Amino acid sequence: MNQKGCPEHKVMALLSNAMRKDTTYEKVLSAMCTRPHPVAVKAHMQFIESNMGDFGLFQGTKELEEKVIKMMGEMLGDKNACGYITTGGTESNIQALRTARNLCNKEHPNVVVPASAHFSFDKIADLLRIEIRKAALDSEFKVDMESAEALIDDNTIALVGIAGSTEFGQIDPVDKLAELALSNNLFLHVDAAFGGFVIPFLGRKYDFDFSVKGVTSITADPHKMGMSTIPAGGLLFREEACLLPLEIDTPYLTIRKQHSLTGTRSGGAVAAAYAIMMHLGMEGYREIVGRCMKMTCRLVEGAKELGVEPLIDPVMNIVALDVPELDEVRKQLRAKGWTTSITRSPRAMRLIIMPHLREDVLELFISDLGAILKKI
Ligand code: 0PR
Repeated sequence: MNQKGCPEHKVMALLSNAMRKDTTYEKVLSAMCTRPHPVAVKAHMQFIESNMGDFGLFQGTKELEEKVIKMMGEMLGDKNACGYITTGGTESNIQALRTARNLCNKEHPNVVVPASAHFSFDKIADLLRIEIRKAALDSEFKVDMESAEALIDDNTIALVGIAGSTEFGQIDPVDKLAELALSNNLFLHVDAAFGGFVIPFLGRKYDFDFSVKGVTSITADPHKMGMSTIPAGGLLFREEACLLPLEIDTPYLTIRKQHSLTGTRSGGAVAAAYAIMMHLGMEGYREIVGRCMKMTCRLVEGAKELGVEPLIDPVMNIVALDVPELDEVRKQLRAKGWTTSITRSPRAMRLIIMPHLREDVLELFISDLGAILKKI
C-alpha cells in the first residue's frame, strides 16, 4: 500500500482499467451466473452496510431473509421449510452434508453422489472428512439407481441427487432416490443450485423438491437463475431440527447462536434476493425461463442444421453439443469472442443459455459455429 492516499478520480480510473480486462456477459455461454437484475442491484446497494453475521444489529434484513426463505420454500414444495441465505451452492452443499454428518455418529461416514456432482462435493470430502462415493450415470446422464444402491453400506449417512446437473442440466430421479433414502433411513440432499430457479418454471412437472417425501434438504441459488446479486445461495431444510447441528455459540455478538458457515455475511445479497423475488414473482421467472428455453431450442435446432447433435435433448437451458474437433472449434470461437465450456465425460461443448444472451447474439453464435465447422 502507498504511504499517501490516491485521489478518488485516480482510484476510479484504476478500477475502470481493471474492468476493461473483465469479460462482459454478452458472448459468455459458459456461466451459470448472469447480469443481476437492476432491481436486485438497487436493493443490494441500499443494504450494503448490513452484516447478517450479527443479525441482531440488522433485524430488518433478518426479516427479509426469513421472507426469502419462505418464498423459496413455497417455490420448492414446503412453505414451512427453514434455512438461510448462503454464499452460494458450495456453502449450501457443505452445510447440508455437515448437518447429515453431525446428525449421525459414524467414524468413517460416506455419502453417495451421482458422478455428475459438482466439484463442491470434492471439497466436502476434504473439509468434512466424508468419503464421497460416485454412482455411475445412465445413458441420459441421470444417476443409475442400481449403482447408487450398491454403494450404500453401514457407514453411508446421506444420498445426493442433482436437479440441474452442472454439465448436462439433467435431473436425477429424486423420487426413486427418496425411496432408497427412506428405506435405508438416510438423509437426502438435492443440489438444485441451478435448477431450483428453473424447474418450477418449466412447462412440465418434475419430482425434485420437498413435495417428494424423503427429501431432507435443498440447495437453490438466487445468484444463478434467480437473477440476484452475488453472493446469494440458498440452503433449505424440511425440519428446523436440521439447523441445530450447525449451531455455534457466539457469546460476544448481539445474537447468541450462528448456524452459517461464514461469520460476516452480506445483507446486501439477502435484500437483493428478496427484492428480485418480490419484483418478478412466479410469472416473471416463468417468462425468463421460458425465453431461455426458447433460445435453447433454437440453439439445438441451429446446431442440428449444421450436423451437430446434442448429447441429450436439453431438459433446461444447458446444452451439451457433440462438436467434432472440439478443442480447435472452441479455440476459434474464442478468437471471435465466444466463451464456451466443456463436459468431462463424454467430452462435448457445454453451453448455458442465460438471461443475458440476446436472440440476435445467439444467431451470430450459430452462424460463427457454422462457418468454423465448414472450414474444419
Ligand atoms: N451445485 C451445482 C449443481 C452447480 O452447478 C454449482 C456451480 C454449485 C453447486 C456451486 O455453486 P457456487 O459456485 O455458487 O458455489 N456451478 C457453476 C460451475 O462451477 C458455477 C459457475 C458460475 C461457473 C459462474 C462459471 C461461472 O462463470 O461450473
